[in-house]
Amino acid sequence: MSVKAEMSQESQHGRWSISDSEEEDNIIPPTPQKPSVTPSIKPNLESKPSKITTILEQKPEQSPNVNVNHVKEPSAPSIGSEARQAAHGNQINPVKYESNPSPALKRKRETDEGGWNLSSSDDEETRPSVPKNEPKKVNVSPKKKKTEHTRPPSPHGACYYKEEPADFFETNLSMNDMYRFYLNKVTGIQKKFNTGALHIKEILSPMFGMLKESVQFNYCFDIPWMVEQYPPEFRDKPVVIVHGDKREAKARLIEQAKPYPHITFCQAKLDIAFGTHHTKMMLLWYEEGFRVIILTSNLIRADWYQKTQGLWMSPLYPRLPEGSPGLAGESPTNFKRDLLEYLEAYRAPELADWIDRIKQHDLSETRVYLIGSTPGRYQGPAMEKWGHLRLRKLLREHARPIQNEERWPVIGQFSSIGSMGLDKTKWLAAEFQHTLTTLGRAEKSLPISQPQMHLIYPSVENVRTSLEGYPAGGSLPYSIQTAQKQLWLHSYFHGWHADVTGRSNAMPHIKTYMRISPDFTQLAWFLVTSANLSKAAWGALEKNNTQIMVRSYELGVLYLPSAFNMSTFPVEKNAFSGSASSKGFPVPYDLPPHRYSSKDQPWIWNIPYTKAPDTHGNVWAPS
Ligand code: K8Y
Repeated sequence: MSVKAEMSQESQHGRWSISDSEEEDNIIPPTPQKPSVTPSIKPNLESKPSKITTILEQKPEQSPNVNVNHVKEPSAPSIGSEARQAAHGNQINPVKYESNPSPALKRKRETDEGGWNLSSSDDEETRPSVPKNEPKKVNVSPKKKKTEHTRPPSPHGACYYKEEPADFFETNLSMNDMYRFYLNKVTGIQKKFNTGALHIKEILSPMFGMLKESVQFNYCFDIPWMVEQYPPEFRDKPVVIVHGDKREAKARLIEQAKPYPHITFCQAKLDIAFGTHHTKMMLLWYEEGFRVIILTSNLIRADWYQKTQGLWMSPLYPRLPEGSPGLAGESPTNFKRDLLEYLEAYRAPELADWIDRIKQHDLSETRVYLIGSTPGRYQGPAMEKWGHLRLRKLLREHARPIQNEERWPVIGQFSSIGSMGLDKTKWLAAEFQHTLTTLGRAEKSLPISQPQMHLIYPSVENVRTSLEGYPAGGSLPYSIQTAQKQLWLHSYFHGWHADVTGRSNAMPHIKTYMRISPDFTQLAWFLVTSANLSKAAWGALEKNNTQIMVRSYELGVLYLPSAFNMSTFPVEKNAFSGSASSKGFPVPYDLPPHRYSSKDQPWIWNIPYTKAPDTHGNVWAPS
């Protein structure tokens, strides 16, 4: 019997807890060797993101949603019968809510391994979210709170993942595809809101090409799950995994892939402290040609379940005639050159064949600009190759000036936040806001007031009432150590509201940036990227602004109206409810943004929230 099934039975006996700090230590890890259908990751109970205490009174059967709660057999490893034997009373042993790797878990593991303590004398400010001096164990007493009857029932019953409906994988891209910008499908929302959205299984399906080989660039991988996302007929085609893992994390990744001889690895060099390989990209080589997907989702199930994620899918790039020069097949946006430069920055022999292959294809139909970050310290003309100075250069050269531009706000929307110093003058306003507010120069260029900057990041209430509940906060890793140093930042914050997409309750892991008209109907540009609001991602100037230092790999695509023969993009009001096609841009959240109320706080992942239960009846008590 599976753990999840057992949890469901346990829950029929009333309140229970899946978390108890004492019992946790008694858990016997599963045997590492698993059949290939289950991840062979050992749940690392030391480093799980949180304890989850269920205070759900209502039986799953009483849930009005019970009929849609067909619970899947878990594809995650079970914690084994030892754990069950140790269970007693109405408590069972702690179970990580998800045994698959999560980015949060990964980050924590990196800390445990000392990965973040290695160096960086240079910059205390960019220290990542979980510091080395974090208390070992907060003694959370898993008090089983009394529940009121007003508490919302769990939409999923006691088991975490519910089955996707039968028609979940039906693809319908009839609508607005001129931008090639898509959201992921979300389980548990009205069907109409998944129209035109894509699940990873669809992206990898024969519908988009007969796959020969692929490369998966990402941060977090569940390899058995990833293999299952490929259709059976392509499942043993060669896959290269490009990752940034070192030491123990790298060993675990390689161990996961042991049952799959078609998978090989490319470790991205990360020579600057605190850098991460965030880039999320698929290179798909088909019988018919070649395709690029640039996205925001990790290759783990949770990232494709109930989060809002975005992606750009390239056109199908045909092969160039034999003997064409490598520079042929360029797009008006120089996408081919920029993609090759990005790949060359890895200086990885494992990518050499792919670089040659791309050279042999015609990428001329591409309408987006590539914006990447690769780790390094750059001077002179190289300063504009990566990060926010790359964005600044593209906006300067290709975004037309607009009238009253000082009244056109910029919006940044992200799922994590780095340290940006004591006040806005340290980086946010001095560098980043300057970049976001750059446009091509008008005739006259008088000093003007800075346009407004709205930042969108989920509030505690957004997370609490989300489809996933508090566990969604495991992918929003803003730490208390960082947050408490920059309370000034929070005055820019706006909540996550996405009624237009049906995804108000699907927390964002997408990251977007844009410039918009004062009435929120026209876009000067739009960017979807892996880059969060951090100096590590976007780069920070050094040495009297003669050098930019970038820590991480990031990748995104920029939409500029000039590449679509437009002066601005109209904002599409009904892009996400399966309605007609138009030339409007499908902005994936509600406009205008709603500022935090005086009671709202930004989600901080490593402090407890125990005063109010989430959508599953749980509280959040991080260890
Ligand atoms: C790591 C990912 C994400 C965020 C900082 C804060 C730390 C941080 C992180 C992996 C992912 C994400 N870490 O300084 O940047 O944000 O790839 O999912 O939310 O995308």
